[in-house]
Amino acid sequence: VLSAEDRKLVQATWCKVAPHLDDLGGEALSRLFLCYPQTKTYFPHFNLSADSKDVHQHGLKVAKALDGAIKHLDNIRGNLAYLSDLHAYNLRVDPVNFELLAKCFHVVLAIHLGKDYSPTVILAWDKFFHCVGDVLCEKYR
Ligand code: ZNH
Repeated sequence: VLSAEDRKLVQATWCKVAPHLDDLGGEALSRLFLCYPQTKTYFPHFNLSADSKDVHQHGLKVAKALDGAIKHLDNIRGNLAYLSDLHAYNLRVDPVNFELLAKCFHVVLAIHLGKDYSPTVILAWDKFFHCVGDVLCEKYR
């Protein structure tokens, strides 16, 4: 669970990287496909090569979903409910993949935040991604 301090840190650092919102998701996804090629099997209909429009556009959707959740940290569950149905019933994404994507987002945050990517900030983001993963997995049976 995110403490009040964690929430502040996530929101403040997200504000710092927000000017790059268009690119953050795509950067994380490119890393995901490069470092964990098995994740590509969920996107057979996409062009997954570097600089692909598909990756960029899908990255933007993911980043916008995170943006919505970050604006409602007191109600992450309610904010992402529509995605938990989609991922559990339609996409059937294996939950381990949420952790892999979170790792990739951490690297992207580290690159953009530099010195501001401090241990307390890392911990706050770690908690945030766990919450998001929990919500997206909660409909699985
Ligand atoms: Zn996911 C889709 C978000 C993770 C896979 N996604 C999606 C979308 C969104 C998201 C927003 C769109 C929807 C609509 O259209 O409506 N995701 C998300 C988030 C996360 C995720 C936030 C975390 C953080 N996913 C994930 C993973 C995977 C996935 C990990 C695997 C690997 N997704 C997916 C798919 C899809 C999606 C496959 C569909 C795509 C298309 O378009 O086709």
